Amino acid sequence: MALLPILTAPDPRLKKKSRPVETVDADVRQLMDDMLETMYAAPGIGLAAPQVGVLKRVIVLDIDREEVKTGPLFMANPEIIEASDEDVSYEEGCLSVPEHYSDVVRPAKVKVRYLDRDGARQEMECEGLLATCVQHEIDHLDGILFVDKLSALKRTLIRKKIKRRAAAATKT
Ligand code: K1U
Ligand code: ZN
Repeated sequence: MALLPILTAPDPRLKKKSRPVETVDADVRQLMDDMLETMYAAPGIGLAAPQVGVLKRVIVLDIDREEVKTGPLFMANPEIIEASDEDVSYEEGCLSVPEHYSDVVRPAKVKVRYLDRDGARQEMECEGLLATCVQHEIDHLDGILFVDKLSALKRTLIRKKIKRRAAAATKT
C-alpha cells in the first residue's frame, strides 16, 4: 500500500468530472487500498479518487463515531438512487480545503448503489454522518467542493483565504 499526496484547492483537477470504472480490477483495488491508507493517515472519514489526482469514480469511507461504526467502505461508480425530502445541516470539512469548516444542508437520508471492492453490485441506506459524507464524496466525483454549496459571501471569503494561502506558499 502507498500514501498518496492529497490535492488542495485551487488545483484545477478538483473541478473535473471523473469517469466511471469499467470493471473493479486489480488496479482499481490497489487504488482503493492506497486511498484508504491515505485517508486514515490524513486523518479523514472519506476520500474520493480526484483528491489524489485520479479522475475515476471511486470513493472510500470509514465512519467511526459513537452512534455509527461502518468499518472501511469501498465504492466504485456510486450513485444516489433515492434521497429523503427531509434535509439536515452538518458542519463539513474537506481534506482538499484544509482548515475550513462550514454548515452544509443536504438530504438527511440517501440510498446509494455502487460496486464494492469485489465488483459486486450493492445498495446501502445511509443516514446521519454517513449520508452527509457519502454525498460529499460523490460531489467530488462531479468536481463539486463543499464550498460550492455555501452562500456567495461565505464562498468568497473562503476562496480569498485559499488564494492568499496559495500565494504565501509560493513565496516561501
Ligand atoms: O472528502 C474529504 O475531503 C474528507 C472529509 C469528509 C467529510 C467530513 C465531514 C463531513 C463531510 C465529509 C474529511 O474526512 S474532513 C476530516 C474529518 O472530518 C475528520 C478527521 C478526523 C477525525 C474525524 C473527522
Ligand atoms: Zn472533501
